Amino acid sequence: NNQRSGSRGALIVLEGLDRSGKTSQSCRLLSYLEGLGHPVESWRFPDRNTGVGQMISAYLANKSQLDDHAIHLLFSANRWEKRSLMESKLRSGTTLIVDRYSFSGVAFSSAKGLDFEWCKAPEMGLLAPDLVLYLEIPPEKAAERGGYGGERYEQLELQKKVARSYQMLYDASWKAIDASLPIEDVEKQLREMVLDCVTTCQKGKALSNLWS
Ligand code: FDM
Repeated sequence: NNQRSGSRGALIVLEGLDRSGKTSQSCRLLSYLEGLGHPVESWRFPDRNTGVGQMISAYLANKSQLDDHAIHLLFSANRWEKRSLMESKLRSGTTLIVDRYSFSGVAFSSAKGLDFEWCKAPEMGLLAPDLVLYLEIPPEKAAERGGYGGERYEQLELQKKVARSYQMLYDASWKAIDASLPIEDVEKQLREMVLDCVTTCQKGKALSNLWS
């Protein structure tokens, strides 16, 4: 029992282009860890349920216009408003599987032309993931999968720039998985990486903040 032993949960983030399979894989990881008896929750950003989240949702649906900097800061605020809950969940032993995080924030806004370092600044002090799973897929291939829902950023040219921005964020906490493989193959690789990470956190790996 994780609670009793006082070990913490892992903060695991899935990143990747639209249609790379993040959402399906985070569902699968959730069931997998639940099946093993691990306390686990699946989260996503933007969290569209908050007041800030509703502003973001309207913007993405092209129902409102906002300055690029302003929307960037709203995405960041949407993570800040969840930070303390995130920390208490992790400390009480719950693993969080998070579909998009600060890396999406930086990758998308810098792809639109905002300064890379400026984009990172408001993310400093948010919790650093223990593991970032990058579902890597060529932008053309993701676009071929169809199902771009017509939201603001679902365009091939922008997605290509986002892919380049993601490359600049890559660091030691990242693992790239070839997301063009069949869904079960991707799932198998992710399971192994996630289990490894959960174990490392149980053994007492400290929580830390972005970007350090
Ligand atoms: N997005 C997501 C950002 O531009 N910044 C962010 O900080 C986050 C978390 O919002 F196009 C973009 C990425 C995507 C859009 O994401 C909505 P979902 O996963 O399709 O809901």
